Amino acid sequence: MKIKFLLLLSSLFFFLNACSKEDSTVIENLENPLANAPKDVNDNGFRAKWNYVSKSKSYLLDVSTTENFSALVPNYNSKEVTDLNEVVVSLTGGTQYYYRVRAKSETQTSGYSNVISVVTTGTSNVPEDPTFLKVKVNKLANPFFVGMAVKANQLNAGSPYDVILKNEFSSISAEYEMKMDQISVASGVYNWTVADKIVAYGNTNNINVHGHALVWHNSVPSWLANYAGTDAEFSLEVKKYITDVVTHYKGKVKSWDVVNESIADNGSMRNTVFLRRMGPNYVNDCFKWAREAANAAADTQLLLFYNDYATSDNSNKQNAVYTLIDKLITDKLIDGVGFQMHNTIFAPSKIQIEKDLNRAVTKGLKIHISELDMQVNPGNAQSNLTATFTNELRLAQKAKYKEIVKIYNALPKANKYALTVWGMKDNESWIPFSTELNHPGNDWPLLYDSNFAIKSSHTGFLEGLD
Ligand code: 9MR
Repeated sequence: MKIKFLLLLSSLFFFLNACSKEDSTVIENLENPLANAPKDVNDNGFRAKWNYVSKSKSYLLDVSTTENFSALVPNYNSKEVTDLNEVVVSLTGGTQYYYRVRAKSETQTSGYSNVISVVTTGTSNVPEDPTFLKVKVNKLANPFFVGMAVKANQLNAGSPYDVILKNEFSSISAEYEMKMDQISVASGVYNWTVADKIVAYGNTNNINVHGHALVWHNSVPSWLANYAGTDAEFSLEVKKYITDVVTHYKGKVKSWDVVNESIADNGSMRNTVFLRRMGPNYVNDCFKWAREAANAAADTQLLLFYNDYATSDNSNKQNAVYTLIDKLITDKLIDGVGFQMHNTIFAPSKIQIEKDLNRAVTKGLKIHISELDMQVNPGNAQSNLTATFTNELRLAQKAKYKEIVKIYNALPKANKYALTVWGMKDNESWIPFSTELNHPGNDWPLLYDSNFAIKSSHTGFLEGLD
């Protein structure tokens, strides 16, 4: 026993001794290099740059079209370079690339540097994917409506809008012509002509019609805004309007935004004529009247939505909207939520959007991304330059469209309703003309350019369905 113990002790001694000897011969690890911004970016390439790493003999350069380096460019898969820069050649114009390097000594290779993003100049000449949006969506296991905001004067047979709508979209929302200030001329007096044209277009072409919007503080006709009657009479006017419109479109309009934007950005109830004259329960009242009108008209399938903007990156507002929604759920009045999503290439983030939408999922509500567009020049960020729709912006927008479509497509089947884009052509979007957004003339937020040509954002939309 004693001998065994001594043997064990001595072998432990030799083992520890060997370890310590090996330790003393270990070479210090090579540091990871720091990659720098590229120089000389042109249509076919750029000069990749990085900092010197002590004890290195060369560097291994990777160039890829994907940020995770899953699509390495041939010849740039650990390309050995002895200098601190390398001219990367034979690339495609107008395309997103990424590069990173490792340092190498005779015996060691370092870890990877940071990743540098670079977009070549020029045009890619890679055509956008011409697949029609609704065709791809309808092949999904759990399809949804692909919506477009429309104006009545676009809907003449054979117009480019008409052709695109029929090919690509399965739902429409009126961009403004089904709002109260357009339909309601005076108490009980309606101008249905334009709204009827939009609804008939959807109905005859087998395109879903989403009604937007019964009650919105920004579209109150002046006769109602300046109403001289009592508050009780004011409420009756609103009830009458909701009842008459829901009844007029029974069976023809599949869903309505009953109330739009009743919560202010600070999370309190927005100070509108409806709040002032009808009190804080007015949202529930409007939903109740819409539901009663639908039921009275035997329109039991009508879906009622609450619609609002900028909830994903504003937690006060988001919480307030969900409190409002909870009340509507308790009263069994609501079927779904419209998330407008007037987004930018910077915000809200994927995580913020997912969190916001998932709150509606857990409540069993249908989800409508109801007014999607994607600013590339928010806050007039480019105001000091001649604002242009650069390749960087084009590709960032493509990625952000892809991201939101992917998020939407991943929702459970029961929660999907429609994903609606707020306008067809960049030059006709409300965004560049909005005085509130304050970047006059310079933005490109949609899926088609001013010539009706599909943009990279359209390809991004399609890729989001993969
Ligand atoms: O894009 C719409 C614009 O053409 C109209 O002039 C405006 C007023 O009716 O409404 C715009 O759409 C808004 C939508 O109805 C509600 N969310 C915000 C949209 C942009 O202002």
